[in-house]
Amino acid sequence: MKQRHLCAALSLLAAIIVSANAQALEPGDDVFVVSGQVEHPKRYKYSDLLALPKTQQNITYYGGGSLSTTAFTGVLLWDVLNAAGIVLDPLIKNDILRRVVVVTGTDGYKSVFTLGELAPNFGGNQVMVVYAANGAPLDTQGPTRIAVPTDKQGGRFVSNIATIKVTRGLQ
Ligand SMILES: Nc1nc2c(c(=O)[nH]1)N[C@H]1C(S)=C(S)[C@@H](COP(=O)(O)O)O[C@H]1N2
Ligand SMILES: [Mo]
Repeated sequence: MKQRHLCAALSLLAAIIVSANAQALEPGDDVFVVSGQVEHPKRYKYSDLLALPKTQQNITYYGGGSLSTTAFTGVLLWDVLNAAGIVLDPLIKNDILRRVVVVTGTDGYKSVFTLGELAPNFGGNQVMVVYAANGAPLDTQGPTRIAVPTDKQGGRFVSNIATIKVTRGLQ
């Protein structure tokens, strides 16, 4: 009898934990659209992100006035753009240094990044497209968000990414 009560209590606890956790992403789930000056503009699925090298970084940043450290898991924004095939004009010297990436959230919130800051042979900033935080899928910030290891504040950590667009930037 006692054991049965313990069992019921444990299953209830398990149910509470599962419902409190964010929905796990399935490989076939849509995540965001990559568009603009790329060879292969397309709607990305979670499986497309899983096909890229996995990165993990502990990032400390101010969000909403408080400092916190989060273990982020995802891929490099550079790898996403590289896989999409950045279109550059070979006739323009260092055309990559003119290019701007616009990341937009489902709420219309935006932040830009320059390809110069992301490119491994220039800034090499390991800006991430994140799909998990502290070992769990993102909940209200998901399915994916940006995380910038060098930033002091979370302003560029665009959550709920809807689109990632490579623009010509300077002409
Ligand atoms: N889509 C979207 N992303 C966003 C914002 C927003 O309003 N919309 N706010 C930003 C700001 S100002 C901060 S400080 C961080 C906060 O992230 P956190 O909730 O993980 O601390 O998210 C950023 N990302
Ligand atoms: Mo913020």
